[in-house]
Amino acid sequence: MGKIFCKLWQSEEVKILIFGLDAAGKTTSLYQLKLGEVVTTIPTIGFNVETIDYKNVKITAWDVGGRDKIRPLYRHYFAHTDAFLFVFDSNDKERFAEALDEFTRFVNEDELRECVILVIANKQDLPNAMTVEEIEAKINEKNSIKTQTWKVFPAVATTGDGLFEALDWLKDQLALKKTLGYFRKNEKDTTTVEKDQKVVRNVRNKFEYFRDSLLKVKTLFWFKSL
Ligand SMILES: Nc1nc2c(ncn2[C@@H]2O[C@H](COP(=O)(O)OP(=O)(O)O)[C@@H](O)[C@H]2O)c(=O)[nH]1
Ligand SMILES: [Mg+2]
Repeated sequence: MGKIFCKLWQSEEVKILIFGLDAAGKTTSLYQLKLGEVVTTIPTIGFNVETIDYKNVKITAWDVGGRDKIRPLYRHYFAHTDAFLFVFDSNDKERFAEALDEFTRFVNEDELRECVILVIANKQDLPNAMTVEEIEAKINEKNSIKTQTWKVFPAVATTGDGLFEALDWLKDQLALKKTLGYFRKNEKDTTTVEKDQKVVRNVRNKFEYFRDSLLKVKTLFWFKSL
């Protein structure tokens, strides 16, 4: 699966966050990606953070829910995030509402408003798992996603099923986002070029005015000398 990230974004940094309630399948997914060593750290603020640095892709995952007190503390991880994954345990109907609340809060975080959102409907192998359509409908009911591109993918993290397709979609969306950003940047350059042209035009006009004035004076002298 590492191949997905191999060819892409070779020069630019990509930052991806992974959220989900505990036991949703985040750690299992991270190991399935086989991108490299998963480093677990417990920052002084006291929650479990797992990170993978794979080439220029930086992935950080942690458990959410029931920890309102630390939320402001992990906000500092949000800056410059390109995408976030939210892993749902599709089989855990009891805690689904809590997971959905958490998801909605991340969707509405200012720093995450430009992110691509990949929703993983995990544990599809379990008999009572909610389907992708059901999860999509519940997200739509809340009507919380206004600015971001998002999609729900079915997955079984223990076998890796579905993760590849999900990340392939994410890769395409991120490439699209970067391309659009590039064009936006170019638009800005065009404006700058236009500004430059205006300056050049002004200078040329002044020069021509000066040259014409000189010509007039010269002509005047010439007439005088007659
Ligand atoms: N049946 C099933 N179990 C899973 C799946 N993904 C994860 N698990 C199990 O769920 C438990 C919690 O997974 P983990 O990755 O530690 O969750 P995390 O707290 O989100 O990091 C573990 O026992 C996993 O083996 C899945 O797709 N299907
Ligand atoms: Mg974990």
